[in-house]
Amino acid sequence: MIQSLKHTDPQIFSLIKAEAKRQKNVLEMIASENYTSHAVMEALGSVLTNKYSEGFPGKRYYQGNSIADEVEMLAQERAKHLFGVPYVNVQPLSGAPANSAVYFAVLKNGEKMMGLSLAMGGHITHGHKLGLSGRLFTSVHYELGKDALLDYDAIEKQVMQEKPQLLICGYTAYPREIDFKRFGEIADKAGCYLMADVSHITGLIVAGVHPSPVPYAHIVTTTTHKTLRGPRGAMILVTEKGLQKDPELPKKLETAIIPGLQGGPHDNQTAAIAVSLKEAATASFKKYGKQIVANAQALAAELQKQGFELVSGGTDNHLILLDLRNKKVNGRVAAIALEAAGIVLNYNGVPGDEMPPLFASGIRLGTPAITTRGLKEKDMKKIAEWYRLAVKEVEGMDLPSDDKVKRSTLFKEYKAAMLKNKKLPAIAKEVKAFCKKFPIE
Ligand code: DSN
Repeated sequence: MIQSLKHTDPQIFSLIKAEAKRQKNVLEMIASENYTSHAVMEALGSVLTNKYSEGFPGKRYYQGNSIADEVEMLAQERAKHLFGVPYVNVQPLSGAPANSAVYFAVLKNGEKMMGLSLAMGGHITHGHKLGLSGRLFTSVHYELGKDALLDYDAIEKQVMQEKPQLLICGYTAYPREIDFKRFGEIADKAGCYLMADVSHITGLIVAGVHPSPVPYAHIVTTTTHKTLRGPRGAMILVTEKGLQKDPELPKKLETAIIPGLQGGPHDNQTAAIAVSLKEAATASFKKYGKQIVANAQALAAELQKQGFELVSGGTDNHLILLDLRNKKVNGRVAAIALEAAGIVLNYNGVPGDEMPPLFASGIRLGTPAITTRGLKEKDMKKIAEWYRLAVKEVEGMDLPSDDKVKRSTLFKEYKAAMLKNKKLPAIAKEVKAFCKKFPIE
């Protein structure tokens, strides 16, 4: 007899139930999160989790892989078709291993990579000194220019001086369109590889609301669980341009995955990625992608009306970065207050931030998950008003950048004050009632 989770492990069962309830009752506005379909979760929770498939289709190290081969090939074909590329690797377990695999494939130890600095909206795996990439390779970073925008002329100048072997574009907290064509020209001029890490905006690229890097980059990496709305996972795409530069790239990437970085792929995850790629190829996905941006832009305008300062003055994509220094509120304090008000997001550094990352001055928010729930532009006014009301409750709760002890004492005081605050849970109640109108699948 099949023993259900409820009977086998009631503790985990009830924690999952509690998390489902939490996800239902709040506005999930973490820019990198989403709600997958039931079909994606069904594939993820399937018997494919039982299998070892080290290697690649047709060349596995274990027997019994004929079905796993079909699953993986289906995922590869769907991705190739969706993005218009000749090679796709669907095995990276997540974004960080995907990027590491690229570095192992195209760089020798000590060679140079160049991406946007973490403090300006880049990613830790783009050469940050505390990550593997920054420890194994030489890493230099470019910064944002005036108005927190990419300054392509400055980047070109720096690339020509530094001569990296790998140039990286694609970000985690950049609300503006990326000019991949210009990046491609810069990489060509320097004779280096261009990798576009489009994890955040893949769904927008598929929907045609952000230009694709495929004609201009050699390699594209992406996670599958953000705007693409699949399971946790990642893919590495090699473009025609990449194959022309090095026909051995697919082989090098496969060797980088195994034996380089990983063991057996997670076949259940691969199947779930395949499901999400099928969903992403539909007309309704395109509509959803367009709506993400429409919602973000409507929300940006409403937040501005409420006196919030938006880094770069607005958004072209799914995310908004608010600089809270004008409100005299620390970003982390605001994020806690907003969670108490039923709005979930993350605190984030802003360009030129004098605060350490754990007490960053801004908050990052995004519209992918609320768009999946069915919210439209007209709903953004209400959301912006909740932001204003929640942040008002903590206005003045800023923290010093230069006094660690005082910062820690004040932070504890602020948290205690927020626990006693009655208005924040009152907003959360309104948010919960509002969320009921937008059921999750
Ligand atoms: N954690 C992801 C994000 O939130 O952007 C990046 O790895």
